[in-house]
Parts: sequence; structure tokens; C-alpha cells
Amino acid sequence: MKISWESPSNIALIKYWGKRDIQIPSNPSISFTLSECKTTTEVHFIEGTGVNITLDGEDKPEFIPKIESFLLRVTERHPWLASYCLQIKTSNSFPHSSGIASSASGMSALSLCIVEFAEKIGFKFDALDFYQEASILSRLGSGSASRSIYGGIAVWGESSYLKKSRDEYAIEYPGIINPIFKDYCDVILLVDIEEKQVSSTLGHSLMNSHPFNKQRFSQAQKHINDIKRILKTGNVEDFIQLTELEALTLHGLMMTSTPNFILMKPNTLKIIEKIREFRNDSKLPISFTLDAGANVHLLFPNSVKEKAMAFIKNTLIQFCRGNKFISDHVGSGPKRLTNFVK
Ligand code: 2P0
Repeated sequence: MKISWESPSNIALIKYWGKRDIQIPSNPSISFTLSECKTTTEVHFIEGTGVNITLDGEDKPEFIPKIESFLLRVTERHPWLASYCLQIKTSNSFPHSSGIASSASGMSALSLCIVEFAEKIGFKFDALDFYQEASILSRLGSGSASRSIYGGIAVWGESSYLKKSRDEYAIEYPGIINPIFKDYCDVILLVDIEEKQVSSTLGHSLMNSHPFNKQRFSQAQKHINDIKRILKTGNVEDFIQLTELEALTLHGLMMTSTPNFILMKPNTLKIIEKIREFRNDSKLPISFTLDAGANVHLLFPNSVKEKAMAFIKNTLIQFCRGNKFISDHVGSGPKRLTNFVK
């Protein structure tokens, strides 16, 4: 039986950085689910054992250890999986060497295929619904992947400010969302396309002994309360202040851990300077956030898209590797593609 899903990447506004036990986050995080940056995965479930994987039609034996350890974790919840061999065919909409992590879209697409198959063979997910189960499995593969299961805005990790939030799975953001955020734009400016310098596993683990960890985890809780108000009112000035602070805090944490890392490149800083200068002069609500790398995510409301794109083409593009950027926006979440083949 072949099952197929398409699942998007996401960009965190309140960052997940630090975890314990089996992928339990040290603080809650909130993200925009993207639309254009996505992974398409088809899984052929065959009776037997083992796994093989192709990316864009090419065998990828180097991906197998990571997938196997993920499947081992999943088998604890889904014992039926031990009797199946998985043939996984996957492709990403974004270039492999773009510095964009494919773990969120890739792990969520694979998890959705597994949960759909589980449902088809009559496996019961206790009290959880389909998407909660898919988010749990995604989390076991990669923390940020748990958020890609939902369109719009997703929350992962418990916060007293959002009563339905959980550490085990993400949920669709349960608060009121001002229309301005429903089609917010994210243009990813590709500064560095190399493999990640620091694996997220190492990055997260450095938070365990980080001198500022307690302050950071309580700051993130406070930021959930702040963003809740901002998402409701649509106050873009406060949105910019909070999300830029989150981005720089993430990098500040990496710069102050032992060992420490500088993941920004000179062009990352040039772009940030230009964004702040342009915002000051134009009074347009154009801002940035960062992932755990050198690329810059340019964030702005859809209403200023034309001016923002002109700013990119006139000023920012010169700092992008090969003049490349990816234009994305808040999206509607994963899509089931299964064309039922027995
Ligand atoms: C996030 N990042 O909230 C944060 C902000 C990067 C910067 O989650 O070890 O690949 O697989 O759970 O999800 C990147 O880490 O880490 C990440 P694992 P993941 O999006």
C-alpha cells in the first residue's frame, strides 16, 4: 500500500532551543507554517523489515541511520511497524543545498504517511486525533517538525498562557489571530548554502549547561503571553520588536554557550543593518527573523509586498549567495496526496 503526503517547513517566531528526555522542549515555541518550502513523500509499506530511501529519485543510504532511529522510537507507539519494510520516496521543493533545514517538512511528511497507514490498518490512537498523533511522531523525528502538521500558526510546548498547549505534540494556535498575520510573507534570503555548522542536536544539548538557561526558558514563557496579545491586536511594531529579539536571543545563546558558535555571516549582519535602515526611513513594517543558520527570513505583511520585493531587488539581493532568495508566506498546512494504490 502506498501513502503520500506533502508537508511544509515552518519558521519559528518564538524559538525552541533546548530539550530534555525524548524530544520534550524546554520552552514553548510558536511558528508560521510556510507554503512553498515543502517536502513530498510517498511511502510504500511492504510486509517484511528494513527501510530504503530516495531523494529526487536518487538512493540516499546516508539518510538511513537517522530514519532508522526515528522508526525505532515510532515503533514503541506503533508496534505494527516492526512487521513492515518502508520504501520511502521523497523530494523537496527547495534546493538541497540552500541552508534550509528539511527536517521539519521531511519528518512531518513521513509521520503523516505512517499515521495514515496506521489508520488504514485499523490501529487506534487512544484518545488522540489523527493530527495530534502525526505531531507526536513528527516530534520524535525532529522537534520543530511537530509544528508543521498545522496550517497558519502552530504552538508546541506547554504554556500556562495557552491552556491547550502540550509538550508531547503541537496544536493549531488556539488564540485570536488578526487578519494581518493570515497571509504574512516570509522571503528567505539565502546567505549561506553550506551544511549546518552545528547540528541542532548539539545546539539544543548546549542549553542544558548554559549559564542563562533558566532566564531564557522563563523569557520564552513571557514571550508567549506577549505574542498572544500581538497576534490578536495585529500590532506590527510590537511584533517586530518581539520577533527580532527572539532571533537575536537564539544567536546570542549560541554565542554564549560552551563551546560557542557564530552562525551569522558578514552578509547576515549587512542584511540586518539594511532592513533596520530601510524600516527607519520608509516606516514600513519589514523585519527579520533567523533560524539556526546564516540565512535571513524577511517578514512583512502581504499589503506591503510590492515595496518589500523592490527593496529586496534593489538593496538586499547583492548580499545573497548567487542572488538567490525564496519567496514564501503563511500556508495552510500539509496535504494528503494518497492516490490509493493497493
Ligand atoms: C525552532 N530551531 O524553533 C528552532 C529555532 C532552529 C532555531 O528547532 O533536535 O531540527 O530535531 O529536535 O527541530 C531546529 O532544531 O531540532 C529548531 P531536533 P530541530 O524552529
